[in-house]
Amino acid sequence: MQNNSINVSGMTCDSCVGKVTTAVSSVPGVDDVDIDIATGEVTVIGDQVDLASVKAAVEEAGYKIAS
Ligand SMILES: [Cu+2]
Repeated sequence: MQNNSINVSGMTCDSCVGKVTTAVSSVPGVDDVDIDIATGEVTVIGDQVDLASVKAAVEEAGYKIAS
């Protein structure tokens, strides 16, 4: 199992976390998502996950990729 992290800006509450979790979970290959709202760090767990697709899903949900 692989772990990848991206930083997302704009998440301010549990509702944001829920939206990003749902969006990222819908990407093929994603097994689990862990979000640290304090830092904006989104850890994506799963093999052969296309990070570009993860980033696109986050942006589609209305949040920005910080890094
Ligand atoms: Cu929110």
